[in-house]
Amino acid sequence: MTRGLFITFEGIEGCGKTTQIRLLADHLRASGRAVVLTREPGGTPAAEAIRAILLDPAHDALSPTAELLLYAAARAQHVHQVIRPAVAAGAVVLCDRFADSTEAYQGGGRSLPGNIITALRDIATDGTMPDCTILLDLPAAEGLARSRERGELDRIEGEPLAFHERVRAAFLKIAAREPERVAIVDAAATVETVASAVRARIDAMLGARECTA
Ligand code: Z5A
Repeated sequence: MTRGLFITFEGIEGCGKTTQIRLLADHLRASGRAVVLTREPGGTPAAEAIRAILLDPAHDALSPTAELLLYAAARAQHVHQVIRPAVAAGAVVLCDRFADSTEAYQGGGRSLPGNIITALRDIATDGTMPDCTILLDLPAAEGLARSRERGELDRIEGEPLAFHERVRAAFLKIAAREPERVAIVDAAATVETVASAVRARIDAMLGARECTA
């Protein structure tokens, strides 16, 4: 069986990941592909339980290290139970956030040491990394404004603007370091313009794979 594909969506909060990942899933399903749509933290019952702890504003005493370990635990379960089996079965796995979010939020936002973040990433993913990542880039103030419009902020959304600016800068640094994997898409454009840029990137990638298969 041909191996599937692992595609992640990343960016600051409110950048439009949820909107775009659904549109891409519809597009890929319409062309007959098996698609698994999932998210982090979450994607399995145990990882969704960890998500509830991580996002609950009542847990404002959670230390940066405890937060990092919880994201890693949720990821390890998600990779083991959902991502790796689905890719092995030939599906296109679309995941809303993955390890780049840890580097951006816990590394860039919380200033935890890069060597610890990399070591935990390697343990949690056990080598399963995305084939392609769409980075929806948006000024932090704009993303926060979109989230505020929607209502209550969760524990991480409630961080100050400077935190979210550091997160955005960290995402852009990852994209500059790994331009082959990470495609930056301007998320300030209309939903349809962003969707068409995302489709173009993914269709080109799938087409290239089919030519070489
Ligand atoms: N986190 C972490 O710290 N470390 C990690 O390792 C991982 C995660 C994996 C997950 O929260 C939190 O966990 C996240 C990072 C942290 N916290 N923050 N901040 P989440 O999954 O609940 O939240 P999120 O990932 O930030 O997503 P979101 O806030 O729901 O936003 P989104 O999915 O990117 O955007 P959206 O829901 O598609 O759109 C937001 C709004 O903007 C909505 O009203 C849309 O209608 C609107 N929208 C979307 N596109 C457009 C365009 N193009 N123009 C105008 N308006 C638009």
